Amino acid sequence: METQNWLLKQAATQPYHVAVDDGNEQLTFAELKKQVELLKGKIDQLNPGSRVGLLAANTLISYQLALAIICSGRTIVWLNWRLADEELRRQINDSELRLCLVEDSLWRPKMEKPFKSYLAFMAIAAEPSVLVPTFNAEQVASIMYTSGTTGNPKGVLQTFGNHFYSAVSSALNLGLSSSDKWLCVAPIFHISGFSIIMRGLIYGMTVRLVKKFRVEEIEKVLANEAVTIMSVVPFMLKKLILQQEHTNIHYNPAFRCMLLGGGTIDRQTLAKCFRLSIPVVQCYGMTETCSQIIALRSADALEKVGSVGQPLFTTQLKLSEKGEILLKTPALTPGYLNLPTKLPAKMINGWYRTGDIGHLDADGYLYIDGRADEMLISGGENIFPQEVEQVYQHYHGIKEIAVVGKNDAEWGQVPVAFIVSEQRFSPAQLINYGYQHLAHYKVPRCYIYVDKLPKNASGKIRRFILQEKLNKN
Ligand code: S0N
Ligand code: MG
Ligand code: MG
Repeated sequence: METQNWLLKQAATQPYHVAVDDGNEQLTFAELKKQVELLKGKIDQLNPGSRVGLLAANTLISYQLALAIICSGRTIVWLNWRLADEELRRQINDSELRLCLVEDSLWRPKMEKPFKSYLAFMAIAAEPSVLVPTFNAEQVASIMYTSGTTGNPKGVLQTFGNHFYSAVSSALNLGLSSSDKWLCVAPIFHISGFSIIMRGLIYGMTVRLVKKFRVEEIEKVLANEAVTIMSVVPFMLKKLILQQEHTNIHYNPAFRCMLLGGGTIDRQTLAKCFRLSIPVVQCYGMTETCSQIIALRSADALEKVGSVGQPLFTTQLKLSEKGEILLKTPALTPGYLNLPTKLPAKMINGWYRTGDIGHLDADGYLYIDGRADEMLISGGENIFPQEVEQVYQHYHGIKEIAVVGKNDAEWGQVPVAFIVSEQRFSPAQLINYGYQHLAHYKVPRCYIYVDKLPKNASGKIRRFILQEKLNKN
């Protein structure tokens, strides 16, 4: 399948419609096309190969650069700016980047090639360059890294076809169109955020970018602007509820959908949403499925509290005997970068194994019950214990370590470490060590010393025993 370049299509059919708005500046689709042509000229001049990295915040310039990369026929490699230097380095090496553009506010000391600040990039003199006329369904538009049970991050390939099916399926469910305005404070380096940009191009819809999740600012935008929909993770929703309980400010009547994904939510929080008339719609998806593939309909939100809904139009769902959620969807990644056997290993008879456990009610609505593996989620960020443990195994004096998730009212879960060691270290020592090697959210908040770790016959750590112990108190 080949389509016209989505930006060119929108610039031709609704040139004066606002494509993006950051609260200070707005760009119509025609203006956006012009800006993207300028930026593409600079990228072409640098001749960076087939992929360009972005270390980006949710800013107007990042939005334009993302489009310039895909409109130059290249792939965006999205990098999570919360990662530690060495984590970034691994992803850059794996994706063989010759150019990684860095938001000026995210520039770090000692950054050198292939990093280039936006400032340095913008200073490149180049002629505007014609955008690729078409997008091909099989072509990889974006790559996002996720970790896994081996502890090594894998680059998830997301094609234009994946993005297209994802956006169209979501529109069929929520009834979205060019008259919608989507607030994007979810990081654009995650699919929760980037999918909004892609939907914007496909629906011809305005994307309202917000750089940082400041709850007072978000509440003001939702009250004063005609935003119709916003994507949130549970952390954000809870903060917004607290804020509204405090200020009693009602959102603009145009606001019709608080799309909630990226983690489980408690019923109490959902009940509060209904009391406050916050129109929350739960959904379920992941980087590998290019965002939501299962979602509630607004009409069902009340009756099916706690459910993440039913499969979207192009997705099929079933449960394995053990309750694992299995999917078939055209939004599924074609695979992981440089790891041709990884996706096939996750497939069973053509179905993708998500690693999540769930159940269906009599009407076929899905409820998420937990994980088949040990992954935990903190504030919408996935953490694989193995990745954290690998780092601490190099710490002198730590013999063994097991990381598990502790329930946390604010973050959902936070990592906690059980350690076997003859020495005692101060928490600050261990935390500082973690900060040098890992994104801060992955670093265990506390360290519990034990004589030995519970293991099964083959020597595998039985994390659930530790987890139960931890969450009992
Ligand atoms: C929750 C967020 C906004 C918190 O970040 P905040 O408040 O901006 O933090 P900072 O001010 O930068 O830092 C303050 C301290 O907090 C630590 N910290 C930051 N984030 C976390 C975290 N997640 N866990 C633990 N600690 C955290 C900082 O490190 C700092 O401490 P120090 O100083 O010690 O460093 C932020 O975390 C955030 O934006 N989270 C959301 C991420 C997200 O979007 N995840 C979703 C991923 N899933 C998917 O993309 C698939 C699902 C999906 O597509 C979807 C999801 C939701 C809605 C819709 C969809 C859809 O399908 O369309
Ligand atoms: Mg904060
Ligand atoms: Mg940090």
